[in-house]
Amino acid sequence: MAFEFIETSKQSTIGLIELNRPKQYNALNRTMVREIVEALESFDRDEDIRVIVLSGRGNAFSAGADIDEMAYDDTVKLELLNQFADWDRISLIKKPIIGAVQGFVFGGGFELALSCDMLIAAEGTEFSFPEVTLGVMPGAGGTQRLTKLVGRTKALEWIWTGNRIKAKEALQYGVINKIVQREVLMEETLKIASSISNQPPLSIRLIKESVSKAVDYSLYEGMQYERKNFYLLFSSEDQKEGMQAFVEKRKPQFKGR
Ligand code: CO8
Repeated sequence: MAFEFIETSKQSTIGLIELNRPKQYNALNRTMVREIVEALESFDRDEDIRVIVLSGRGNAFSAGADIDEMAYDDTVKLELLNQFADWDRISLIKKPIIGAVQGFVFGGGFELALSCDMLIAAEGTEFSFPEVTLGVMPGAGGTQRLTKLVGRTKALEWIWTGNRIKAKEALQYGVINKIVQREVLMEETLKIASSISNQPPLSIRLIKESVSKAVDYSLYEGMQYERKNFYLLFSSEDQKEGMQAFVEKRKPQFKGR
């Protein structure tokens, strides 16, 4: 698939998506968002791919929505465009998405990062919601996802002030999983991606689904959901293989079936 604003490639069982507008700090225009979503969906359907890694070329993961594109929008145009329908499709991706971020992770770029399942950040990465300084507010899930992650008090502070949050603070609040040196960002992210891709894919998939439900469901509903997924895995070949291999004291060969 040929894209204008992103590049995709495969490395063994890992699908790579790289934002590719480095001169504009990977500012997200609408075509670019559509391309990211299409690439995610394509890897999600691809039987050879087990994990997806999302990164940004150059000195920023992304400085947010393309301000030039939206500066003269009006309410009716936005309603008719319905651009957030594309963002909603990201939550439907079943495979793990790991973000490798560096430099500026701002506005819509921060929201895109928060749509990933895990985040590895280079030293020096800064996170911010500067929308307030433009007279608007986050619109692609920022107020919701950040609040569920860090709680109301910190979310309000970060979104109200538009302050830049350093990687260390983001780590402290559980926004990111790990900080690594810039030079080894991709290498370290691929190591993590590869270790997840060696696990049984159906377990990985249903774990993602169940953990995501914990955000929206009550504890009781979430427990019921988890239980059904636990039962479901007992009809997979990988469950038979995993337990048989344990009994036979050998390494399991998982097929994703
Ligand atoms: N949109 C468009 N162009 C941008 C953006 C952006 N968000 N960010 C940077 N650029 C462009 C600049 O215009 C400049 O282009 P040019 O060279 O043609 O003039 C180039 O990138 C380099 O930028 P700077 O010269 O400003 O570089 P600095 O190193 O001085 O500053 C900053 C870097 C701090 C990142 C600065 O560019 C900046 O503040 N950018 C804007 C950040 C921002 O406000 N982001 C939030 C945007 S609003 C938003 O994300 C709403 C999300 C809601 C929905 C999501 C829909 C996709």
